[in-house]
Amino acid sequence: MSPRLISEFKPNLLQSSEHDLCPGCGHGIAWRAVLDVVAELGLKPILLAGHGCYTQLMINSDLDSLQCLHGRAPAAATGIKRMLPQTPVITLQGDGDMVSEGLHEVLHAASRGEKITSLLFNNGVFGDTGGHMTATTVVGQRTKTSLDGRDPDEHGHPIDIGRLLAQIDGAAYVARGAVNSPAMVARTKHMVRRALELQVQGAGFTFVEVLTMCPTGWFVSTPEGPGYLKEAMMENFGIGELKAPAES
Ligand SMILES: Cc1ncc(C[n+]2csc(CCOP(=O)(O)OP(=O)(O)O)c2C)c(N)n1
Ligand code: SF4
Ligand SMILES: [Mg+2]
Repeated sequence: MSPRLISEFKPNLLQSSEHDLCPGCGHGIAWRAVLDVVAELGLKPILLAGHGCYTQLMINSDLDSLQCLHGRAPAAATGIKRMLPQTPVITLQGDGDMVSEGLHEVLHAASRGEKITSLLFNNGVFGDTGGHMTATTVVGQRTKTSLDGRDPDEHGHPIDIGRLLAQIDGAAYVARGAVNSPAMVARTKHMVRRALELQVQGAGFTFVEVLTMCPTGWFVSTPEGPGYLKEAMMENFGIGELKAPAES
């Protein structure tokens, strides 16, 4: 029997199912999880995004949004949130955008306790521009600029942005999820929900990192992507809430 489409499975806030992401890319799964939570909470957030493969998802979403220079989304979000304190504000950045090119912006926004929710889609490469190493590329990971694997002696050590942010007083919530399995997606949705709820309550800076697959940048086949994420990234960074107020 030939396969047939039984439903589009498209979140209402996504305007089209069409996209140019590679087969097996994790960004679409991660963004769908975010949009589902936004819709479930009935929020109308403003979205500030950086530059990366995920940008096309932002353009395709039924949200007021603005694309920012690399790394600057938390700074732009600061201005918008201070002008519109009742409006939920979300930033969306990649690891190259946030951790390599604009690290200070997210650290300062967290230190100031800006009442925004910053999302990081971390695939360990500058996916959009060809798959070079970023500040989060794990030791041993092959990228276009570390063909023999990241070597700490030559390339330095990866930055664990979640652990860094969790130490900052203005950060109210810091968590790391992933999209390599349905169970991980469900856990990640819970994290995004908590971050947004805490933002609405005015708790302070909230942050969710989502580990996402980039089979193209990792030199692995599409089906190998989720396994590679688990072995290479999850083993190094770990998954869970790194900082959270007690659940009421
Ligand atoms: C100041 C500046 N430097 C470089 C670029 C080119 N650039 C566009 S997207 C991108 C890669 C971003 O990587 P990441 O944030 O990890 O997102 P991904 O594509 O992996 O999702 C780069 C380097 C740019 N647009 N602006
Ligand atoms: S290069 Fe990587 S991040 Fe970009 S669309 Fe392809 S799989 Fe996704
Ligand atoms: Mg990336």
